[in-house]
Amino acid sequence: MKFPKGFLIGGATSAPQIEGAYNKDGKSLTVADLKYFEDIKNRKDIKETKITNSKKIKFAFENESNLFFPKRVGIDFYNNYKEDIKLIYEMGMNAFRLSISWSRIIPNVDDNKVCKKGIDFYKNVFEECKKYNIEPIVTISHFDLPYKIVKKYGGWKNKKVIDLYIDYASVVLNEFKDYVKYWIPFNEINATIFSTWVSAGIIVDKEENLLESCYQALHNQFVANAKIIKIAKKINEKFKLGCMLAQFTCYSLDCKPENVLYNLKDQQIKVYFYYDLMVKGVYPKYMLKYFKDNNINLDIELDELELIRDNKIDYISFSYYMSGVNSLTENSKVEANLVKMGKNPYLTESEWGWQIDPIGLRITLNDLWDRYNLPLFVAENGIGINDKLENDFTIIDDNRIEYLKLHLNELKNSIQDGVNVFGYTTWTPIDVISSGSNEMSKRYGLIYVDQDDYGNGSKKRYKKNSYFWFKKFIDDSLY
Ligand code: P53
Repeated sequence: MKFPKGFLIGGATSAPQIEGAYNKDGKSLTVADLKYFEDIKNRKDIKETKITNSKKIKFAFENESNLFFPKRVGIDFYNNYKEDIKLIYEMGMNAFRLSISWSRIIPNVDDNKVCKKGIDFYKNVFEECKKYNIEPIVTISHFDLPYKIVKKYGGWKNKKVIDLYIDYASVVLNEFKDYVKYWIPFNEINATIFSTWVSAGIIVDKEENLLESCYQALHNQFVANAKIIKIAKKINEKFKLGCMLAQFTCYSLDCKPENVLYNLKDQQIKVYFYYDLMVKGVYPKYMLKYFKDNNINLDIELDELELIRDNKIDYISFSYYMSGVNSLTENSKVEANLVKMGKNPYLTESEWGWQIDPIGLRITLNDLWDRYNLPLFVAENGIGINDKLENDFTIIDDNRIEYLKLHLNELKNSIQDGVNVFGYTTWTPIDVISSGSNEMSKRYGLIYVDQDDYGNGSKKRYKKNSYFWFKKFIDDSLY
């Protein structure tokens, strides 16, 4: 089966995980730059590396010269983007999802001074995409809040950050309007609840009522999202703006009605709420009840609700890596970045404990299409593997090929089911620094980067077996 005409297929990345050059050409420090590498013995137990508390931030500043900060180095895309985009093009990809770093565009955040070098860098990147007819899909904020926002305003829970984001995002929309049509204002907006540091600049041990602060930060992002949609449509009514969620599809452990209900409620809070709000433009009643039950009192203004109601998204995008299981009693859980998911006896797991479920992608796509009737875009899908570079410079990543083959097959099945999916970008076209565990060893790329967890290595790029497989898949699947 071929994809519909115009289908976008490519790879997804984010600025803090690829760029490096963290203090070059005017860029200021971000929350991502403060995560240092912590060696871990047991891959499935990475809890310690994930949570950023005030102790860790203090430690990072005090021991700066002795620690290694992987995201400061990235894979040096900042200097290597020409070669990397060419390799992406040669794989047959016609789409590239990337994010823009706020701290390159307005480094001082509230002085509104736009950094020309930052603008130039992204223009050069977009010129390369244009040269190869690659459609860029641009995330405006992907886990790299400028640190100044944390220090001065306490992160996204402060409403002042809405204005700062609008200033920044407006610059981005205007400067790159001739290159970009597809925009994602926030990466995995639900990560504000489970990954508060990178997503919202909230420090877990600094909040009196952590959950309340997180939902306030989230509300402020919803307002910013609505505002930026309004502004974007004035710049170009053809712009398409989408939401982006970490899609945690979960099943009930069994058919016991109590468990089925529990699963439904869990899916409402963790997943549907976000889509419901950004697609329908109102806070769902079940969420208001959840706030009440959990002692969450939010500062929500009437004019903000009007903005949210009047400025809705054009498409839905999400990351899909795994699925989970819910039940009231089941306590065997698998650990997958800050989220604990119930174990599914029918599925296998990746080295990092993420449960592999290709059919779950088809279930998810069908469900979201039926529920919202908005075009869908799979913004991330892939598998972390500790790949090895062989002596002859090949990389045998058959498990990745299998993972991608099965998921892409279910994507095609969904399209045949009648679901409107307009694109798919795999995480990632090229190895990057992992977000959750902050390491190089958790590789997702179809292109290998010769670099270890401490930044050592030639940084040379090598094509993995999956690169050649993907190229053929694209050749066979596009018109
Ligand atoms: P890493 C949680 C669960 C699933 C995906 O993740 C998630 C998260 C948040 O950490 O994040 C997305 O690198 C995210 C990417 C990230 C990718 O998934 O932790 O948008 O930045 O790299 C994979 O294995």
